[in-house]
Amino acid sequence: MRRGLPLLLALLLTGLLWVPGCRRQDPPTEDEDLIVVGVSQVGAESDWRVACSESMKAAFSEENGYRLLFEDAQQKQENQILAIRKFIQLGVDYIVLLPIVEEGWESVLLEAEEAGIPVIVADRAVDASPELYETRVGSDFLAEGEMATAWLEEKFAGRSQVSVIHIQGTPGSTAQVGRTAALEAALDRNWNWTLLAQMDGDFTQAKSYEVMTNFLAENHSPPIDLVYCENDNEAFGTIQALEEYGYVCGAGGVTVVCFDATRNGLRWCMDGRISLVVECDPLLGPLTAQVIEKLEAGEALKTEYSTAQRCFTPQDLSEDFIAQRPY
Ligand code: GZL
Repeated sequence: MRRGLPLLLALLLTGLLWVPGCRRQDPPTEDEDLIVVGVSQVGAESDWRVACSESMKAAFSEENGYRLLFEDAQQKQENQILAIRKFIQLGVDYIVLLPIVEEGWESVLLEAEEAGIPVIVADRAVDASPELYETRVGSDFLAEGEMATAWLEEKFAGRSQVSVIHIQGTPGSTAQVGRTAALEAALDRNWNWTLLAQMDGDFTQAKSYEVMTNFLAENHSPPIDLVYCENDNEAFGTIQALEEYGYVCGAGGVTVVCFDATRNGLRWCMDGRISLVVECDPLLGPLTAQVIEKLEAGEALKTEYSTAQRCFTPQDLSEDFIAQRPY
């Protein structure tokens, strides 16, 4: 009998359970061998995040032997903490946390530990004692940033002046911390690179459009050589704002680089408006499920399971290639 399933079954069948932000579960099958997994997801702020959620839902399906409780936190850490506490109350077998930011998890992770529920961190990292979670499944964000800056340093070699605008992701998220660290190191290495502005685009198209539009209006459309966006959706919003102010993005104009490599991002790159996209794999469901299978089998885990990444430029892309991409 899986821990927690009887209570979950009782609450669901009597209609007493309602987990806000979580689609009402159909009454579970009688199969008490289902592994009950509570997933706390950041939100739906980007194409990457939507693909990540779909990957988690596909991996933790009933056909695969799981009962999934999925909660979307709408970009609020307090909603993630609430979700984790509900999962503890329900006695789920595992908790998968995709943390919006690195700080603020120690207390609720301790509650999960005290309840004997293993926690797996996916995507971004948490700044908490490693004893409080099993492992992290996700990308190396600093390495992603270094791939981008290596390409940029080669592209701008010999250029007397490079004016840079930096559109950051959600402040304090590991993706923002790593990708920012790489750019800031490159700015330190290259005396001819000048940072005109560093603004929070929060990984969304709308916020990035807003902050770039405000910057251009307030600074009378200055010369810009490079815009470093910390995800695809920020690049979409940034380019929209730049083009509205008459800038050309791509070859011969503003170099825009970004991260994720979703289909939309790759299409904007194929069209030449984005000059470089660094891949960040959102399909974390299968890898996370493999970690749970290892835990079920009593196998030792690595402290981290990193996903691979690669870079794309317009020359690398075709519609056929993009169409067969899984996200
Ligand atoms: C990266 C992930 C980031 C993506 C954004 O692993 O945390 O969050 O780069 C998403 O698109 O919003």
